Amino acid sequence: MGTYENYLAAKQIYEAMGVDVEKALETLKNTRVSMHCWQGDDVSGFESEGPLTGGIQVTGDYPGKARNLKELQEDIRVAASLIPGKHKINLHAIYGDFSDGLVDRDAIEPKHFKVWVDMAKEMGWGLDFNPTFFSHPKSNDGTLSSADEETRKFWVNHGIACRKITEYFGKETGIVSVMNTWIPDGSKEVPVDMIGPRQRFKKSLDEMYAVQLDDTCMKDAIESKLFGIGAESYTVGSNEFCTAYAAQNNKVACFDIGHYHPTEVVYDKLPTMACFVDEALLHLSRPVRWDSDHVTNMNDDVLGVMHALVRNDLLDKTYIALDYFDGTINRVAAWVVGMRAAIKSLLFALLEPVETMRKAEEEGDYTTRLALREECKSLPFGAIWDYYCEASGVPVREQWIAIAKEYEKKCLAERA
Ligand code: RNT
Ligand code: ZN
Repeated sequence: MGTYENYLAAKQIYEAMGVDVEKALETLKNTRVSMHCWQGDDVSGFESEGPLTGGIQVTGDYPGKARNLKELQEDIRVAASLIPGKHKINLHAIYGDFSDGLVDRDAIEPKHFKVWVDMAKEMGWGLDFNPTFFSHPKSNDGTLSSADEETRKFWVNHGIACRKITEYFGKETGIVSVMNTWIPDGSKEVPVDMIGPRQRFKKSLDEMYAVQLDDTCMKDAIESKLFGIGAESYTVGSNEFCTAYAAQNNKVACFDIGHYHPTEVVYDKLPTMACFVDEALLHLSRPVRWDSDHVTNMNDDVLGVMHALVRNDLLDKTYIALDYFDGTINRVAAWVVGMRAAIKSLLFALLEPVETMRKAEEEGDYTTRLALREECKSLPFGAIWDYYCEASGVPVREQWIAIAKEYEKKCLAERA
C-alpha cells in the first residue's frame, strides 16, 4: 500500500476515536518552528575568530561546518528542503553580513541582516532574532548586569540595536519576529551581593524595552537559566528573575527545556505562566545529565510540552524554537532530525481526542481520560506523519538521510 492509502486507513481509525485528522494537519501546517542558525557552525558566527564563551559549549569536530554566510545559507536551504512546512530561521547578532566592514555589537543595523530577509522572503519563512551577549571581550565580566557602567550601557545599546533589527524582520517578512534575550551573567562561586547584579539587569532590561517599537511585528522574550559552565553557583537571570520580570512587564517568557533541575518538567510551566503573560517561547533542546544541548528528539519532554500546548489551547500563544548545538554529526542532518522531531511531536499531540478527554474529565470519568490517553500511543500515527511529509513535498521517513549524505559528499566534504 502507498502512503496515501495508509493514510486513509489510519485516518478512519483516528476518526472513529473522535479525532479530526484534517483539522490537526491544518493546524500543523500553520505552526512555524524556529530553526536556530547556530547549529550550522557550532555557534561561531561571522564576526570574529574568537572562542565561544558564556558558559555554553559545543563538542565535536565533524567536518563540513559552515565557514561563512553563503555556506550557512546553502546548508539551511538544504535542511529546509527536507522539513515539511514553512517555518522560521532564528538568527543571532553575530550572523550579520559584515562584508562592508565589521561594526561592534552596539552599532549593528538592519542593513547587516538584509541578506537574511531576502532569503526568508524567497523561502516564505519568518525570522527571529537574538542579541549576542557572549563571545565578546566585553562579556567576560557581566553584560546587562555589569557593575561597570560603560560596559552595561554598551550591552543595553546592543539590545536596542537588536530590537530594531527584529522589528525590521517582522515588517519585511510580514511574520511576527521574536527577540529573545539571554545573558550568560553569573559566577562560579556564590557572590556576597546577590541582589545588585539583578537590580542592574532589571534596570538594563527596562532601558532596552523603553524604546517603543511596533509590537504588532516584534515581540520581546526573556530566557532564564539554571547555570552555565564556569558559572555554576549563581545565575543573574534565574528562573524566578525572568518569570517575575516577564509577568510584571508582560514580556514573552522563554522556557528552554535544558534550563531546569533534572527532574523538573517544563510542560506545567506553560499553563502556569499563561495566567500571567500573553505569550511564551519554547527552546526545544535535549539535556543529557546537564544542559548539554543534544539534538531535539521526540521524547517525553518534547511530547509533554506539545500536549500541554494542545490540551490547554496555548498553541496560538506560544512561539516554538529549537536550541541545541551538536558538532559530532552532520550539522544539516542535526537540523533535520530536530525540526522533524518537533513537528512530529506536535502532530502526535494534535491527534489526541482532546474534546472527548476533556468531557470525561468534566464528568469526573478519570478512567476514560487515562485509558484514552494510553490507547493513543498505539494508533497508526506514522501513517499520518508520512502522508504529511509527502503532501508537503519532502522525503518520507528515512529517505531524507540519503539526500543529506549526498550533499555532505558533494559540498560539505570540501570544506576544510
Ligand atoms: C544558553 C541559552 C541560549 C543559547 C543561544 C545560543 O544556555 O539556551 O538560548 O543557547 O542563545
Ligand atoms: Zn536556549
